[in-house]
Amino acid sequence: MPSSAFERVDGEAPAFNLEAPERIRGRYIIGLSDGAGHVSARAANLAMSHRGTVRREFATINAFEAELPEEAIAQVRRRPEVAYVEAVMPIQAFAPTNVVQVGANMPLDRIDQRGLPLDGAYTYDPQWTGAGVRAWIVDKGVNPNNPELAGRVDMGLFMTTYAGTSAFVPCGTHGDSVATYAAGTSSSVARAATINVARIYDAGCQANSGDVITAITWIMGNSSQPAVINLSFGTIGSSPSMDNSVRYAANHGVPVVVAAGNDNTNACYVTPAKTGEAITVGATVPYLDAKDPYSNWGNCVDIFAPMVSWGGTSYAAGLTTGQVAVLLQQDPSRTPNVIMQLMAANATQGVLTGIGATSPNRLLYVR
Ligand SMILES: [Ca+2]
Repeated sequence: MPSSAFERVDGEAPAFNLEAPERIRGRYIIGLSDGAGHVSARAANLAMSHRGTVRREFATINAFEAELPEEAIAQVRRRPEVAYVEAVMPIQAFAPTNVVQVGANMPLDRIDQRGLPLDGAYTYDPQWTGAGVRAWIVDKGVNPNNPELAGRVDMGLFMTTYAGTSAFVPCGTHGDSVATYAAGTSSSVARAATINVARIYDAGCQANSGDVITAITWIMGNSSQPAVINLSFGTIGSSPSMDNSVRYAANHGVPVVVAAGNDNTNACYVTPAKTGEAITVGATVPYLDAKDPYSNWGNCVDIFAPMVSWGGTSYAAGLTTGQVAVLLQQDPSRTPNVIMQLMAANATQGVLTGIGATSPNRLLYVR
């Protein structure tokens, strides 16, 4: 929503997550009203007035991140140029629980056929492999020597949000796994796509909402298109700035695929899964067509895709990112909205169980 859509109550701009126990203390993202003027000048002025410092500016979404004393926030919310205030929140990668691992090829096996049982094969047209499309993996970094990815990681166009960390020395395997299901040589739909890495996790493997916005706005300023962005993480609560950054990408031609999350709750409670312009992906068990018991659900989910392990929405999102890459390869002029409509129309309808009454009964289908 545009900043002007935020309603003030008793002269105060709305605030988000100010009391959240997980919040990062003393750090806030301030959204500015439409027409407030240049972000740099406004940010500097506001920070100086309240004994704070500006950390990062997000000009494309008319917002900035600042360190401010907690006691200043009530006054900040009364400033006329402020549209909203949100506490910076930590981001959790949606790690699978690894209770069970289904066959590594089962997710692909499922999405090339309409019904069960699985036929043990994945059949595809070799001309549609995502070639020429950039798949941006916003995550914990990616190892370019991973055999599934080797030779297709673009070592020349990457970003990290923390000086001193490497995009290519990942913290843990989450980034590699997401990249593998998005664009891996034998595990994805987009096995010829270019893999681009945005590492938002610091050396201690922590990340926050400001890092997500920084990554998305950097990608939008630096990447050629066609491109797709994969976000396999989230945070509880609302983040208008994260919503706005996803919206900015989608409105400028880059689809953003988001994991629904692994808490068996309504995805509308989770950001960025709740963002309307995101393509939000829930997970199903490939050989049952039942919901992955950990997967989030509800009308903020756009489509389901098969998982590789319980709590597999991260990798289900990756699989879907691969299909978005193929749809962009076929016609780079397709908008994110058109791509979502194409995937919904081509999905296998009505076969899923256990997804709840409000979820769309759509399973990713790629042929
Ligand atoms: Ca099959």
